[in-house]
Amino acid sequence: MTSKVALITGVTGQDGSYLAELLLEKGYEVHGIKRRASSFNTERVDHIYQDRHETSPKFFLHYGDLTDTSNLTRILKEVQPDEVYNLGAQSHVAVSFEAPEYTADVDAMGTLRLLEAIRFLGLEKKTKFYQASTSELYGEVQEIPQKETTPFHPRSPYAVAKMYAYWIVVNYRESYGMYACNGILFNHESPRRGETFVTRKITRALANISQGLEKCLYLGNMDALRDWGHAKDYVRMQWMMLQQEVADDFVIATGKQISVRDFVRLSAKELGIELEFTGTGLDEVAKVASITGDNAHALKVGDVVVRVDPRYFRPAEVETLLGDPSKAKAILGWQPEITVEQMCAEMVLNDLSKAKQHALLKANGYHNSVSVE
Ligand code: NDP
Ligand code: GDR
Repeated sequence: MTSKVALITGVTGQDGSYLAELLLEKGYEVHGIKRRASSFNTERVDHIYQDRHETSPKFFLHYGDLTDTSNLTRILKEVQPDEVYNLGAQSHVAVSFEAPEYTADVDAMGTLRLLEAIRFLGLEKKTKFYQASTSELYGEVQEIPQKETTPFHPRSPYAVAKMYAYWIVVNYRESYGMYACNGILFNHESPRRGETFVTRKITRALANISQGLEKCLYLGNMDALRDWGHAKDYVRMQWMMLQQEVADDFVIATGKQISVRDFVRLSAKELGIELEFTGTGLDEVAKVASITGDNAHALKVGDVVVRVDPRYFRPAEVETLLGDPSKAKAILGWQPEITVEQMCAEMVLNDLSKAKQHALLKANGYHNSVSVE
């Protein structure tokens, strides 16, 4: 039997890398689109790279960009995918306020370009389409918890662009009978999470601080509440959504939420550090209240390790997100397997081992050759 063929945009990102692994395990031929960059950007998929000169490689990378229609059309024509996973995006909410037009071009128009290319090539009855939609669509929330029927109120250029993408997917499904669906995914993280998203920023900085590589972690709104799951659980769900008889849209979430502040607490606890938060607003700080074990040898009780920096506040904030994944559970039988505590522990452990290695190199005079990222 010939294997199914999948095309993943954003394959070099967090989700793209986990999804590529999953599909390869399932026997797919996997094609991914990577952007041209002046330095290597394939770190997350390097471990699954296959030499094209091998007799039957299953993993292929193509240079491309969601802003380039002819490039996308050419790749789709060559690959003839059974399934397209559109994960590529300018995915940082805060950055979207800095680069709103680019964000719209990639996240909104990029989705339209792919759908149009599928139609133009006559693939609309063959190719199933998954769109990486987001809980950011709910923004200023109208209902708690949020489900598929909750009205949208996007609060950033990113969310507004993703809202266009959401509706164009629904529209192409209704207009042309395409198998196209939206996964409305709530925040999901992992050791592969980009370093500037808040969870990874926290686990990485606290690990560095514990080893004496950094002094203090600066954060914005610590009151924000998020429903955090693990990327591995969520990419499994992306695949499941394309294996149904009928295309539909699903909320993917854990149904539990914690604050950014509590994620800081949780991460510190994994390092054996108990934190005490004092002060309010811009004057809030977190001090070391106690230390157990030897994973935080660079710290002493009373050290201030977290401060607030107004630079990290957003022009409009999404204060609270909590998803109701009942529909996904009932129809697809999906269940998240990894808790936020387990995920946080995995992330801290990963960043701690990097920090220890970095500290060792630094202690032995190799620090100039190590990038602190
Ligand atoms: P990442 O930021 O880790 O990955 C984004 C990917 O998109 C990277 O491979 C990036 O390439 C690529 N990309 C960026 N711009 C372009 C472009 N112009 N053309 C082609 N590719 C581009 O995101 P995640 O893996 O976390 O998220 C995957 C998708 O899911 C995104 O669309 C995101 O918006 C959405 N989402 C994510 C959630 C989350 O919590 N993680 C929740 C809900 C939705 P490069 O590596 O070169 O930068
Ligand atoms: P989010 O994720 O905006 O929800 O988008 P992020 O981790 O960036 O922020 C979560 C919350 O933490 C607050 N915050 C900070 N955020 C960052 N990045 N840096 C800080 O220093 C900081 N301090 C506090 C934020 O204000 C926010 O409330 C993610 C992305 O993956 C999107 O692509 C995806 O669509 C949504 O999740 C669901």
